[in-house]
Amino acid sequence: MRFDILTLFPEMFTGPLTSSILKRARERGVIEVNLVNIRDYSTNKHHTVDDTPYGGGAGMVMGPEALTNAIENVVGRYGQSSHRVLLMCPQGRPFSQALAMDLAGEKNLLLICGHYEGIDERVRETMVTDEISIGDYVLTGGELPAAVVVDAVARLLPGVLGEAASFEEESFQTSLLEYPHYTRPREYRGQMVPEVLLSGHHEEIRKWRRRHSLLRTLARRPDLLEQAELTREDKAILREVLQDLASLDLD
Ligand code: 4FV
Repeated sequence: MRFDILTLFPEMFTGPLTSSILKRARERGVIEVNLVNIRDYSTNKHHTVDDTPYGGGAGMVMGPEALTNAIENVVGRYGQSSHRVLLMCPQGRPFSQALAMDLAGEKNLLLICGHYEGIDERVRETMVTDEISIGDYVLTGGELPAAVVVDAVARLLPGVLGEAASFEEESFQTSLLEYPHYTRPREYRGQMVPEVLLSGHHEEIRKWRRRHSLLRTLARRPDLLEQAELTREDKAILREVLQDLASLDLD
């Protein structure tokens, strides 16, 4: 998969995209990342890319010219429908594992990193295919959100995570939160690893993990339970838990 990232600060990607799993994926050619500096496509003598907002108000707006030139330069090389053009912005669709899996099916993604108060609306209307938000808060720029999307999408691609990696049980893949993890030592500062995990009894371990995913999701993200595909066993576990809760003497 190819990621074309349009930004005013390509140096902000040095860390996230040149270490660990993403570095190896680039070295293996599983993913390609092309950082495009929008300022290189500014045609005015001062190479500015922003201007004051029509209608007044604080802050600046990223203008249409340099941004459109940059987008057309990338897409132009691959044909109009070659890329999903993603604008990272607070007004976008909440980013999720489901959206990451959808994007992982694409060949090319073009990510626009906004800055200032935002980008000129005419670019959003004519060039952008998807607006994505990583959360209901305002950042200084779209670079960190773009790095989040590249990370979440790239790790879903075959050959990026080690062979051993399994997505089946991870958070949100099953719409449940992941169960607790333990590793050596068996005892740490007086805290023991749950016996069942040392038992080698795979069915008991599977049930323990499912139970803890359900309990954790019930306690922390009950909203996820509504969209989870619950098995008969899951429902029995939840009924039991809710009965225990209901029988608590709360007077
Ligand atoms: C953002 C978010 C975000 C808004 C103004 C960049 C900033 C500046 N992007 N999810 N939350 N963007 O805050 O994606 O242009």
